[in-house]
Amino acid sequence: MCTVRLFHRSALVGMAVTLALSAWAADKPPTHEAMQGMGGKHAAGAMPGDAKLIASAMRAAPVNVGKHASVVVMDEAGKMRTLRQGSNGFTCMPDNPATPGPDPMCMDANAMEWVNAWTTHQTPTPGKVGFMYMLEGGTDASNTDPYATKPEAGNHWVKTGPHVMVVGADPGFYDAYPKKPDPDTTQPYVMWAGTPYQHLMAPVR
Ligand SMILES: [Cu+2]
Repeated sequence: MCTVRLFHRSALVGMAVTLALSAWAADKPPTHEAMQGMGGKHAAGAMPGDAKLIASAMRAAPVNVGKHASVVVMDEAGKMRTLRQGSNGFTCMPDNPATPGPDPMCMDANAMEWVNAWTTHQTPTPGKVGFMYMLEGGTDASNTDPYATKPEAGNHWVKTGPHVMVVGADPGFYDAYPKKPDPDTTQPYVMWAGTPYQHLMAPVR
């Protein structure tokens, strides 16, 4: 987990992030895989730079999943803007340029609900198990504080490589995995253990 701290920023910060996104997008050409995905249906109100945001978002998932996923990004008012409507039930978000590493993500509908619950400080709906891809890796995060934004004494900052996540499962599911504050991130482990937002982080490389 990681980038999504972008969701709960103020509108002002949202604007800065959007501007940074545009600047960032300008110097990374889309990959071949991304270009292939651009034949999809684009949302009304497309803006310059959207193609690059879409390409970034798609890199979070396997090519064929990203190709058919919806792509959303936060707009300058702090609201989600749909860049492209998908057809496979997954929603991808581009890298958050405000964080150090690449961290686009693609999630199913249950994971999207879970993320919304997290960013609005609500308890996720029990029984709605969700799945997310972060194949480009995740930005560093606190392994113990769901709302930490930077390393601080005692908040157990971790680095995560390419991984997938299982969110919203029963506590019994997470009990089967390590829940240490300072995990070995090369093995599956539980992030934010003991909070309503505990989830499995499983490396894929
Ligand atoms: Cu993650």
